[in-house]
Amino acid sequence: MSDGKVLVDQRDGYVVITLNRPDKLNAFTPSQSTSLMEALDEADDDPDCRAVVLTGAGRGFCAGQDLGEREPGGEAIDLGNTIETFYNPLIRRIRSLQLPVICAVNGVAAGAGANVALACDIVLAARSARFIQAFAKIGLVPDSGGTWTVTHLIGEARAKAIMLTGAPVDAETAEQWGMIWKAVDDDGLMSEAHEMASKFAKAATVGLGLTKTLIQAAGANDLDKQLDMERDAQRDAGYTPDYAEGVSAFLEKRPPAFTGRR
Ligand code: LHQ
Repeated sequence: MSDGKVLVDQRDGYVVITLNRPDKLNAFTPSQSTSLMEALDEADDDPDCRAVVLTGAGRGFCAGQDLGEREPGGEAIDLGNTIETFYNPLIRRIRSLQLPVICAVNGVAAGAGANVALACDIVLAARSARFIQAFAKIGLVPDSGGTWTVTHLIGEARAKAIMLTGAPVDAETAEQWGMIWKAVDDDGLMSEAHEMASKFAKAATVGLGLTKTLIQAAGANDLDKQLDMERDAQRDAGYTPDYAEGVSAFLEKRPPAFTGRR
């Protein structure tokens, strides 16, 4: 697949995908974006892959769209096309993957880079990392689902403040606000991400995928609709071999050996 701008490291039961243009803080170019989508598609197609870790090489996670691609004084291009071609499918892909997607934010996450990180299921951030809704500073609007995701996570008051000003949010503040799961020491970030992914690699994957779908649907549903969805998902989970195994393991007082399969 690759020109090396996205690294894919297959581990035992999970994959680590690393954005790899460290000299440009891993800002997205079209070819890098395509490689990222391919890596996620492969994770989705691989029955042995039961979790994804997304991170960045070097001192940044991702500085958003590569602004070097837009020539100063050059003719305006249709940014809606860029969004439609890459960013929207990427966010939909992360959200629809029936696997936990952990983002290990190793450094600055700006623009679309911030919102791709925040679209992931569990966000760990190095204490030195910052989230910057940089769009206002270049005359754009937040994209990659940011106006939806961030508003759901931290509420309108904080979302408006950080999006209208572009003020950076450090990892500890992000944790306090509930924008991410956890701020961790820089040198412990990747070990924590690996530890979490290794646990997911042995988990009841179908149930986790259904749980992710339910939580994502909750915001748009009333309680009645959500109760119906939970019923249907529980029916589905209840027919998996992992449910039978989970109950047997509990009764036999031993750890479960989940397959993650249907
Ligand atoms: C970069 C970038 C970058 C290229 C740092 N591009 N080189 C969607 C649809 C279509 C089009 C438009 O956009 C979008 C969505 C978006 O993502 S829009 C938002 C785009 N991102 C930004 O506006 C962030 C721009 N970057 C920054 O503000 C700073 O670089 C941050 C605050 C992220 C980091 O600052 P520093 O730690 O001081 O690093 P730096 O600025 O020195 O950057 C290091 C290098 O990376 C530098 O290259 P150089 O060759 O001079 O060493 C930067 O030019 C390059 N770089 N971001 N987005």
